[in-house]
Amino acid sequence: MATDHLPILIVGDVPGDLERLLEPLEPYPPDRWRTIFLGDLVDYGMFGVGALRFARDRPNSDTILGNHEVALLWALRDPSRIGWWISVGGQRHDLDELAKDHALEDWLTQRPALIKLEDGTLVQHCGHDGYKQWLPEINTTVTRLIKDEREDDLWDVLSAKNVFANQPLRLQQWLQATNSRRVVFGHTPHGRPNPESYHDGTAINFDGAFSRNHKNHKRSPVAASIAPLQPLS
Ligand SMILES: [Mn+2]
Repeated sequence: MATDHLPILIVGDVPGDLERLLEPLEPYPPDRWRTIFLGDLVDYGMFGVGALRFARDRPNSDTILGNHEVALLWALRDPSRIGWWISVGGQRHDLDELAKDHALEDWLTQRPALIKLEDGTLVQHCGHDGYKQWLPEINTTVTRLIKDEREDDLWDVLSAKNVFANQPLRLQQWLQATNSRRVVFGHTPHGRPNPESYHDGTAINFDGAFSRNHKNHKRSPVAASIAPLQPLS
């Protein structure tokens, strides 16, 4: 794509904390960086839909589908899910806002679950291999599952905890199955001051518990979630 020459900035899970996002992005002007948001821009914080619009409108950026985007879409389609969605951090005003913005809803339903970078890096929401049931056309399958009202299947896969930290063989098999050299993900807070790297850098977790409204936040530094990705040589 046209952004292939730009250095890559990874932005881990934001959940609704758009206010905290603005300042740490200042050193990375969007015309000079390709930004990849790892999903979970919504829920917990007050500005979920605002964070989605921000990510959508930022030049040279990609947004990956997280389990909380799935939950929001699910609540929008099926009002019987609203109570459950609120129990996992859903903010009622975000639902009302999304219901009025069909262009944003359409955009959201077409987000990829995986992005493969030029250097063989795979970028996905959670550190898990449950995506493999949707090979080989994972993104096409995910878009179809949303259309087919299979949000339950999507939620199960996208909300799985990080297994790559403790299961190097499973990680290797996932990299092999996707013909990748390393995987970058978020979703499971790592509790470190910087993105957490496992198994010689073949897996990197960028979920630094960024949102001040999230139960796991505990004064996490922004550098735990937002950092440049060193390219593989
Ligand atoms: Mn998540």
